[in-house]
Amino acid sequence: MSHRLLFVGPPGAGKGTQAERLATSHGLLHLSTGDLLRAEVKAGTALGKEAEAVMNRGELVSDALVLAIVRGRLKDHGSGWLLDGFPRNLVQAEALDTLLAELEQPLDQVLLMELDDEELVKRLLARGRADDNEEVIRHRLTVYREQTAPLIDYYDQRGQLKRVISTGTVDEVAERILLALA
Ligand code: B4P
Repeated sequence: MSHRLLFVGPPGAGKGTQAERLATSHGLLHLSTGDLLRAEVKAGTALGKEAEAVMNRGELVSDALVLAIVRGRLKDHGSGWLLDGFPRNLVQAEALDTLLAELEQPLDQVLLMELDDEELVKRLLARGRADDNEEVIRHRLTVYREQTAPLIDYYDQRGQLKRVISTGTVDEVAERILLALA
């Protein structure tokens, strides 16, 4: 399996759930921009205060802020890394390319997790985070289609994209991911 990975997919597809699991089993550094932003919110930092309102509206936090967070943490890690929820738009993807070229750590593979909207909404309503109410979830799905989905072609054209369907249990999806990345 490749060791420098990124996970893309709509909110609620299970990126965080599966990324954490794969990173643990393969000793990868797991970098979730969502988790990092929520940690800033919880700690009440200036950055967290700026991010909180944006996240609760279901919008994307500013590229500059997210890039500062990733740049500080993405370093060479013996067994590799897994980016979860980043990049979220083409500006972030291009910035990531530049950063990885500087670090001489090329990306190996991109995993797209797909699930239909009604199942996504159901899972997120059950999760019940501050940004998981139906109106905000539907807005996040629109933001995903407009800003994040163009990454699918971006990575597919480079021959780096693998796809899995996220239906079924966490174990079933994990199994599919291992096969897709093998
Ligand atoms: P994220 O934290 O990235 O979260 P997400 O996309 O909503 O969810 P994910 O796909 O990880 O789903 P999960 O495993 O939790 O983003 C939140 C916000 O942060 C964004 O809206 C944005 O504002 C901001 N943000 C983050 N990164 C950014 C960036 N790069 N730029 C700008 N802004 C950024 O799974 C969802 C639920 O489903 C869970 O409850 C889980 O237990 C359940 N589940 C998982 N797999 C399941 C299965 N197989 N069956 C049933 N339930 C399942």
